[in-house]
Amino acid sequence: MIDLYTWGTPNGQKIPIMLEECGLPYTVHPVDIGKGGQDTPAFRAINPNGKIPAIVDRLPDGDVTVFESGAILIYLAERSGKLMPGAPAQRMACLSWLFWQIGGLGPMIGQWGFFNRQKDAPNLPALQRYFDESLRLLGVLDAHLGTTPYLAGDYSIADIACYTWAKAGLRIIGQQHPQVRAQFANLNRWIAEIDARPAVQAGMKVPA
Ligand SMILES: N[C@@H](CCC(=O)N[C@@H](CS)C(=O)NCC(=O)O)C(=O)O
Repeated sequence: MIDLYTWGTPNGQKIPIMLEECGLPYTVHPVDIGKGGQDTPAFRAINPNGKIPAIVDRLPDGDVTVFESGAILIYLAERSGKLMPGAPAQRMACLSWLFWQIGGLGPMIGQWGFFNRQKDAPNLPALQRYFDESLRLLGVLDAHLGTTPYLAGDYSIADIACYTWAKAGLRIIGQQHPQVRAQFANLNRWIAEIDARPAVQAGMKVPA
């Protein structure tokens, strides 16, 4: 059984989606990051960085603890033998897009969201910088998805990682800049296909 520590955010949603896709049993432990659940000693013992998501896999010969959503997705893909290509070119395409999301798409949209919430003390250069970079990255994704159905050929952990952020990014940025929602036809096609997957629908509801 896998203990999943998560909350309903783009990083947090990736892992229940993957667990549902793999059919691995898991127990959800909600970590309310709005109330400091990530800062408790019990959670810091699992992730010293104090961020969701994290998992503890209770294996017969000992626990395996994993934090950082990219590391967790790779762990679950290797454990299940699912959603990571085996051939070198496709495998490295999958890992390239996965790391691209962890290092770029997520942080840029996340920082745009942070600065967008600072209504009392707006930092306009920062807001513009993260807006421009978020749109540039969504455009990179859109252009790539014009050449391939999924990021690394077949649906993989790279799609799961990028999907939650692209969906959230279009939604939150689109609330202020509605033109952004229709700007990326390939991205919208890909999001709609992933939206339709039963495992994704189940994973997006975690924690209930
Ligand atoms: N690189 C990390 C980022 C994790 C992260 O930023 N999680 C956010 C929620 S989406 C969090 O726990 N925030 C709580 C905080 O910053 O105190 C990953 O991919 O797992």
